[in-house]
Amino acid sequence: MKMASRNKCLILGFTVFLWVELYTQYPHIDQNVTCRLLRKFNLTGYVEAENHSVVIGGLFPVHYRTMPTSDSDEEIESPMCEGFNFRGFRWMKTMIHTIKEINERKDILPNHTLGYQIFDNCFSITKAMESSSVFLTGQEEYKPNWRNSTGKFLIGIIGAGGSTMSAAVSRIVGIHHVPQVGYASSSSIFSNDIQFPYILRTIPSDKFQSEAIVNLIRHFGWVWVGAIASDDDYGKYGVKFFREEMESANLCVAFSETIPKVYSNEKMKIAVDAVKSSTAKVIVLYATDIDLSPFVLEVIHHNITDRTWIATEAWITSALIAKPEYFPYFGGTIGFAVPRSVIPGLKEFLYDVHPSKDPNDVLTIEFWQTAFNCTWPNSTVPYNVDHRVNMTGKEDRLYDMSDQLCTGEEKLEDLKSTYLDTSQLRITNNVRQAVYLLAHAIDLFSQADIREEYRENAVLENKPNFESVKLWLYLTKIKFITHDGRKIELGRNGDVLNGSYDILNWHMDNTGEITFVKVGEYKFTSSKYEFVLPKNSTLFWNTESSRLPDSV
Ligand code: TCR
Repeated sequence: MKMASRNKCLILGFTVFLWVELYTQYPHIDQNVTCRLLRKFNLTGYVEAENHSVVIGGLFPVHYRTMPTSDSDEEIESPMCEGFNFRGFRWMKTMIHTIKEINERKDILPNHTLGYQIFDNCFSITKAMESSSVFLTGQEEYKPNWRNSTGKFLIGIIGAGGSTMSAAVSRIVGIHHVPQVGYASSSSIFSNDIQFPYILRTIPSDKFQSEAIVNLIRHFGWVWVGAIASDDDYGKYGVKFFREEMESANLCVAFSETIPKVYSNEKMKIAVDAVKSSTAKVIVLYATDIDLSPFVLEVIHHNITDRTWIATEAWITSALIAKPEYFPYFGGTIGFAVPRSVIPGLKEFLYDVHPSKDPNDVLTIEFWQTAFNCTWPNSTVPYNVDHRVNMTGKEDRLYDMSDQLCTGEEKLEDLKSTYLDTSQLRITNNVRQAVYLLAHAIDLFSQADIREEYRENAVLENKPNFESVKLWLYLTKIKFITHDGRKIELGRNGDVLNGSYDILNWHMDNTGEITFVKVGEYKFTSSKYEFVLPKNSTLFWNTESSRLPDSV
């Protein structure tokens, strides 16, 4: 059930609903408290807790950013979000799809079903923190409790997406020992289990990626390479490791600059000038696509061509950057991606989305409006125009309603949307595996050798028996084989012990679309790596001669 239909706490266009049954089932929950909390934080997402013994939290970037709040004398409001992120919406839906699948399976958690409480973090620390306090809020406002506002045990959290957000969330939920399973938080900081004792992840640490980048540079014989990073835990630690590895390989970093998180002409100029003035023709870009896009626009604005960009996994397959019109500047990009997967049943699940199903499902309404460029009748959800695109200049319309009304007859089949594109399920698959990881651990935990009389429901239903510290023991011991035959195994610090990246290179096909061509593979364990780039791989280089660039 969506977040949810028969609820009374309707809040502007951006609303979070908990449904009436919850309150009847748990009469001691003060509905007003919950509604007040969610309204206070302007949170959107999906909740389903009824009839489930445990709840898994989830945090996904379904918007690119929060909007600035207006200064007024009235009560300080939590920011709203803008810039609909189709990819984040797909990740969020994948968590729900995976939970449904697990609940239907008889071989995992046969005696329990999982519920969920998922929020949009809008790619912002503020929203991620606000969601965390809702996760932890018990039946009395602001009192942390294992039974959170859904009335069920919160067993763990999937997310929060980017490293900086996960780090922030862990500061709150970690105090209460709630495990967090990251699907995209790749910063090497999380390998430190003293600082981040309750974080595990299904994405490898960037330590491996930074090493892989240096091995790629070595492979092509480049020695003089620039680096640009986002100004956060992802970019900064990624580049720190990269520089150390470059040094030990006796290679040189020509420059190392950051892209500001909040647009600043001055700071952006420093990064662009470094690229323009350096003789290094090969440049590593260590940032997520969202943070990278203003920099990309600057590169185009300054007509910087004849560069070869090394991509990190966070933007190598990004529809935000891989636009045909950017190809003259970014064609030939080469870099790493987490392995691709095909997820049975996901496509059908994603297509099963329509705003008429639930008038209170504000994310679906916004999805529909943004995808089809129309306004859903009687909806208060603003049609979302992504105008940060023009961060370098003046903004015209930030938030708008389209004149065109949606009819409901719009065809998803006609749509070319990142949300429906299941050809590159990479982080999406990490989301799926993160849910499975938690489910397997809960499964083992619930069969654990506890006293016979408690066995049935004790672990999950009785607070005294539910100790997350014990769940942690199972989490780090879990080994399982994924639906596509990959082995998932984590070390004691919650890091994946081995894995691989695809090496992708950007080509343009004869329809004028950018394609991500797999040209090689990089496999690693904690002690060794294997770099495979066959001689006969067709590589596209965006140089005048179309030959391998020199960067010496
Ligand atoms: N780690 C980044 C966030 C991130 C991401 C992505 C965001 C990664 N991959 C793909 C959007 C799409 C890898 C971080 O902050 O740790």
